[in-house]
Order: sequence, then C-alpha cells, then structure tokens
Amino acid sequence: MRRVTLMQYLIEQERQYDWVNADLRLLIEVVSRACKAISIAIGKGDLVGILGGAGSENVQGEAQKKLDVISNEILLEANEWGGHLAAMASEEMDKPHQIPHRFPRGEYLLLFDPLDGSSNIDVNISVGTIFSVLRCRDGVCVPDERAFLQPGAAQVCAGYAVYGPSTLLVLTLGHGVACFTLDRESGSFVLTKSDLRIPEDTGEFAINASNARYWEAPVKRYIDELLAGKDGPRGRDFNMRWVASMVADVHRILTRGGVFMYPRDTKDPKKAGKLRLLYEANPMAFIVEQAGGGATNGRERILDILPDALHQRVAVILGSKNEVERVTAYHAA
Ligand code: AHM
Ligand code: MG
Repeated sequence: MRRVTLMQYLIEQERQYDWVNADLRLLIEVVSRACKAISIAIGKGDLVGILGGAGSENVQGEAQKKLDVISNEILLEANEWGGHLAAMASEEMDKPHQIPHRFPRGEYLLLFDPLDGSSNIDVNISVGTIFSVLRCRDGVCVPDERAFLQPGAAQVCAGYAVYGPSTLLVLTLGHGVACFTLDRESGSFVLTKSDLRIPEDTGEFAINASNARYWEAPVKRYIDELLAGKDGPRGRDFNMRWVASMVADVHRILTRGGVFMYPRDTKDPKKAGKLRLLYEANPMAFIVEQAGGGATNGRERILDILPDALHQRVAVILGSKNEVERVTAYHAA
C-alpha cells in the first residue's frame, strides 16, 4: 500500500482545493512538528524531571503542570517565525501572543490548548493537543482578543494530537477527517485512516458522573434513561467510559461512536460549562461534524455560537448524531 505522509497529504489537498495554500500547509506542518516535540517530551517523563506542577496558575486560576508550560512554549516558538500567522492564543495565556516584529506576519490565527487532560500527565494516561485555525480579518494590524472572537463555523482547519500508546494527529480542513500515526523511526506522520465516520447510533456514553447532583434536568433525565438500561425507556444497556482527557474521549468516539458530555451544571453558576469554546469545543465540534456526528451545548450548535471572550466556557455535548439530537431535544422540551 502507498504510504502517504502528512506532507504529501497536504500537498494533495493544496492541489485539490484552491483555498488550501502554501501558508496553511506550512502552518499545519509546523503544528505537527511541535506536536512531535511535545510527544517526545512526554515520552521522557520522569527521566528528565518534567512531571508534576509548575508552581504557577494560568489565567483561569488552574494550577499549571510543567508540561502545560513546556508544551505552550514549544507551540509558540515553532509557530512564530514562519510568516504564516498573524497571532496566537492559548489556554495558558491571558492575552493573544503577537508575532515578534522581526518576523513577517501571515493571514492566519492559531488557537490551542497545548496540553489537554493535563491532570492525567502524572498518572501516565493519554493527553493531547487541540488546535483551531481562523483567518485574521483584513485590516487588523495588531490582532487583539476581538480578532479571535469568530464563530466555530469560520474555522479553516482544526485538529488534535493524542499522546497515547501511539501518537496520532487527527485533522480536518472542512471536507472529512483524516488520522495520521507518528512513525517514531522515520519521524513522519503517516496517513492511517481517511474519511473517519462516527456511527449515528451508539451504546456508549462519557460523562463525569461525580457532578450528577449539579446537572440540569434534561441531562439528568438522559443519563437516568441510559443507566436504566434494558429495563428503562431505551430498552437496551449502555456502557460508560470517562478518560478525563477530552482528546482521548473524543478519539474513542471518532473510532467507535459514543456521546461525550461536559454539560452546564449548577456547581458554579457563573460558568457556562468547564470546557473552553475557542480552543477546545470549537475544534472538536468541527472535527465531529466533519465525521458525521453532532455537537451542541444542549441548546444550539456549538459552531454557531458567537463568542464574547477568548477564554469563554461552554457546555459540550458531542458525538453520535442521534444521541446528541436526543439530549438537545430534552433541553428544548
Ligand atoms: P484541561 O484543558 O485543563 O486539561 O481541562 C480539560 C479537561 C478535558 O480534557 C476533560 O474532558 C475534562 O477536563 C475532565 O474534567 P474532570 O476532571 O472534571 O472530569
Ligand atoms: Mg483542555
């Protein structure tokens, strides 16, 4: 079988679609190289003393792990000099990161969660990187927070890397989803699955059940029905999985179906959910929709939400289409 590397795949995309240009290709290649560097760092773990806390907090008041900080630095440094970006934004930084004046500026905005699921680092469970690419509007000289406040439907590209038993890169450019596996010997990401599809129905769900007492009524109703199994209204048994790394949970859903929920709850009424819209929910929603699944906040399609803040949170319900539609319908009832 012909081996297709990420670079070959992107060149083919560029030939096929007008709007995939050399800058976008470079951007994705650079992000993939950064993910490779993060994967190598994670693989070394305790051998080089990079597990554990960094002793600092991010803008959202969350304790940072050393690898959160290292991964953020790797992505910033890799993407600064290529001339493909107008600015970057990250879960780990309060404000957008501007491209230093000594480098040319490009037309794209890059957003990322450098290390998603970082509470799992120290216990050697899969973590990942999530990224989203937007176009910077014409005439914006210094892209501040407002430049990034575009709905998810405006994304040019989105992807994630999972650092698990294999390192994978999953990517959408808006016409299907492809998955690449890092060949550790050659150092290349090799296309291992194209046109991923999420089954419309599923027997598996993912939610952090320790929050059950804070859930809103529609979520309680939906989960109660699943838990009732074949004796309940659904008439069949469901299985539950929760890795607590969104990348790993979403990757499972892309592989064999399922529904992932981090709903709004009453634990902290000021927060609309736990996950962040711009660099967690939007890229994952784009990928899931491109694979035939659904993604809502219970009330509306995630990709249609007009953001009002860089680090805004959102409820997330995504995965197998029929289940996402059911939960969403329960919210409207
Ligand atoms: P992080 O970006 O700080 O790692 O937080 C996001 C993670 C998701 O990967 C995961 O789905 C969720 O938080 C798990 O939350 P909880 O620990 O409440 O189950
Ligand atoms: Mg995250």
